[in-house]
Amino acid sequence: MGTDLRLVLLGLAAVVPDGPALAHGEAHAASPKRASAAPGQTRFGIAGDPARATRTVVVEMSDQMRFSPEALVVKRNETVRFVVRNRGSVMHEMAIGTPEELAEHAALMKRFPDMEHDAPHMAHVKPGASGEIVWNFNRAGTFEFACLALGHFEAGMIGRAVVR
Ligand SMILES: [Cu+2]
Repeated sequence: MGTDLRLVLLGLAAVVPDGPALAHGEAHAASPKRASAAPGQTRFGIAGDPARATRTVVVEMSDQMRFSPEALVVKRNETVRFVVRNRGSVMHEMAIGTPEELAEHAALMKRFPDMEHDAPHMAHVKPGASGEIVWNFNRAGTFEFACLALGHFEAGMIGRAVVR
């Protein structure tokens, strides 16, 4: 193997962990093969330990395709326990992510409506029920939480979480 090829391979290894394809893997399946620092680390944080949650945020979801609150500010490294209540009469969900990943995920849901998806950064909530997400926002940035039920993202069921 020539030096040039090795450099190319090293370059790929450096680029792939942040690539969009892998980001999607994070959303749909645990990826034990990933070589990042902590297993489960995403660009928008990591699953939190409920015992270390310092803040509880109640998020309500409605058939008006809105979250309440629609925006929140989080301190970096804060672990937030979200209590996610579905006030509507249809299934809703809350999924945290980067704006790019959520948009990509919503597009995929349109193509594959029966796609199974579940992860620690999501809560699927039946009408009248509540779910929970415990999330450690250990990366600074502007993130979103969205409902990925078919058509809801397009209807604007998106909130914003700023971590600083
Ligand atoms: Cu919804």
